[in-house]
Order: sequence, then structure tokens, then C-alpha cells
Amino acid sequence: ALQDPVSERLNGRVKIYLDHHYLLCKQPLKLVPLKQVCDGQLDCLQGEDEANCPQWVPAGPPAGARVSKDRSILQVLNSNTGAWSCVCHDHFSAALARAACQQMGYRSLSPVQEPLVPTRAAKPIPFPSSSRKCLSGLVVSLFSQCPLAGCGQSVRTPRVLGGSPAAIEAWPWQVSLQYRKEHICGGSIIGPGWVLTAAHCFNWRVKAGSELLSGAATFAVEKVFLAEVTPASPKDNDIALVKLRSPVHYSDSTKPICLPYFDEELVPGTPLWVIGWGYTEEHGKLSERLQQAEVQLVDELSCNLAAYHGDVTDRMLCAGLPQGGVDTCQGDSGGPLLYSGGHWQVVGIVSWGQGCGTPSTPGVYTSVRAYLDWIYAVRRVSPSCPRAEAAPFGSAGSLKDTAIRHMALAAL
Ligand SMILES: [Ca+2]
Repeated sequence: ALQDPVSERLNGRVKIYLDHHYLLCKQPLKLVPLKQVCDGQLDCLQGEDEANCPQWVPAGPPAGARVSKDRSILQVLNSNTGAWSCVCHDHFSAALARAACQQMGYRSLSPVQEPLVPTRAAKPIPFPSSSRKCLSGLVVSLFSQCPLAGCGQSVRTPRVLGGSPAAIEAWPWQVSLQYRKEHICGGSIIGPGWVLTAAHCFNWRVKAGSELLSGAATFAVEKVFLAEVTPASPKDNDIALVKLRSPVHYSDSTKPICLPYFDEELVPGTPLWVIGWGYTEEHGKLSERLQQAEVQLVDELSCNLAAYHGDVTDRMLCAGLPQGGVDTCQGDSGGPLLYSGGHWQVVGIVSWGQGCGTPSTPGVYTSVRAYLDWIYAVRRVSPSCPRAEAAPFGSAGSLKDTAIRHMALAAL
């Protein structure tokens, strides 16, 4: 039947209201309040309300390989002794490189096979005692291996102090996490199939839905992985990994960011960068253009003394400026705190803080370095094989609404 415009508008409003408060189970038709979505209880007969929910992954044991900030030298764990040692280049092979990369959750070596890079040891390096002598005295550097090559690189554009519009080519790993085409959080591409963001971006419990939205620069979410939260420190573990349905293809405006080195201790006062589409003032609105600002690392003790009364743990970082005025704010959540140490690294994830840019209340960030083993564990649990896994989603009752949009034009 034809509808008059008024009742059409009214229907539209009813639909929006229902969409924001209820999930519709398909067979039999039933409305389920959104707070019962992903609560562990089956409310839809077909289980749509509990399908595609975020998956909790514990950190598990440390990965058996890691890369040092000192020339990206590979270290491997001796599981018998618990000791870490470098690897002699004499006996190294592509198979061993592949095994090391897999320990860190990389599916394979980069498609462009570069020769293994030997690095001369500056000081005596402990080699596994069982191995033969290391005649060359060369150890293995892994930076050009794994699909690490090319991370943290961006075109040089002016980066201005104090908050200013930014070009996406300057920050090509930055993405917008969107729900029903509305910006929810920022995030960082850390590999072709993975986006790093904050767990609190998923507090609304809506499932990672499942359908490709239109537009070349939008990526469907396949699954969301969260670290387990302990009641003792509820603000800890504000980290999430979003697995994309299909891999991101790299270009000048789309590149991955490097993870930090396990042994990179940044000193207070180190200049860091924050970027995002978040509010530019405390009770403002989302920014049309990507914003960038330089801040400084604030040590944990003064951060707690200044404002947070011990809520800041050693798995968090604080950053801000003593005079205030530059900070992350609502809408920046999940985005990166960046350190430029040769190549750009995501050292933090925008997490929480009091106010925005208030003097003496720095922003608080999840320390990515504290979660390297968790990131490796998630990537090992769920290796990216996009084409093989594409089938079972998008069926009954998925919400189809969560997507990662790469903001190629740096505008919402
Ligand atoms: Ca439920």
C-alpha cells in the first residue's frame, strides 16, 4: 500500500528507535533488548544474539621470539632454561625466520623475500649453548622479515605543534571504527587484516557485524578480540584487536604502523603524537578533518600524583603538556599514541582521562608494549586467511553495521 510522507517519516523514526534499543530475532520474530546481546544467554531461538560476539583471549605464555630495539635483532626463547638469546647468522635459514615470524603471529614472510639481514654483534652476544660456534660473529636482524617491512612509514608533511588539521598520507595507518556509518572510535592498521583499538569502543556490546559496506575504503569487521578484564583493575586491558574480513591493500594513504619493541623504554618528556577525529574541545563535536597534536610522555608517578590517585598502572602511559590545552578527547578513543624512533610506532592507545586538555590532567593510554604477547597470541589464535574464511557470516540476524573506514580524504 502507498504511504503518505508523514507516516513514512514516523515509521522511519520507529525503526531508528528499535534499531538503537533492540535486536530483531528472525525466526521466530522477537525483539531482544540490546543489553541482552552478547550477554552469554541465548535469547533468540536461532542464537543470533550470541553470534559473532567479541572473543576474550587471555595473554597466555610469552611468544618464543621477539625483536630488540637494538637494530631489530631477533631473540629466541630457550623453553628449557627460560633464557633469551640472539641467533647466529651462520646457521639461520628461511624456515627458521618463518618460525620466528609465526611466533609473533605473522602468517608468513613478506611476499617480497629479502635476504636475511646479518648484523654484526656490537658486544659478545649469548648464543644458545647447544649450538655450534658462531664463526661469522653475525646475528640476525628481523626488521625486513615478517610482513614488518614498510611499517611506520609515511610521507613527510609538516607536523605542527598545538593541534592542527592533518593529511592521511602523514598518518596512513589511522582508521575510523564506525557503527551504522557513525564514527565511534579511532584505530590503527597493524597488518593487512588487523586493526588495533581500545576495548571500551565495544562497551555497547554490539556484535562485530558482518557485511561489506559500499565504498572502496570501507572494510567489514569479521571478529573483535578483547583481553580479559580483572575486577581488581577495571581500567586495565583497554585493548582490542579487530580482524577484518578482507585484507587492506597498502598504498600511499594506507600503510601499517609498527608495534613497539619489547625493550624500548621511553623517558618522560619524549615527544609523542596523537591523531584523531575526536572533539577539539571538551563539550564540542567530532572534527571534520583529522587532527594531529604533539604531546610529551609523563611518568606514571607524577601522572598519578597530578590527578589519578593510583589508577594509572604500569600497563598504561600518560601523555600531555604541562600547560594543558593539547589532549585527546571523546571520539579519539582507540586511536594511536605515536613515537617516531626511526620509523613510527604505536606505543599507546587512547584510553581514558579526566576532561580534555585540562592543565595537569594528562591523557591516559594503554601501553601497547605491555600487550605485545597478547597481540601475538591473538594473531596466532586467528591467523588471517581471508578468502578461506569468508563464508559463514552475514546469515541470520547479524547486525551488519560495524565497519572500519579508512579515511582516505581525512574527513568524516
Ligand atoms: Ca543474549
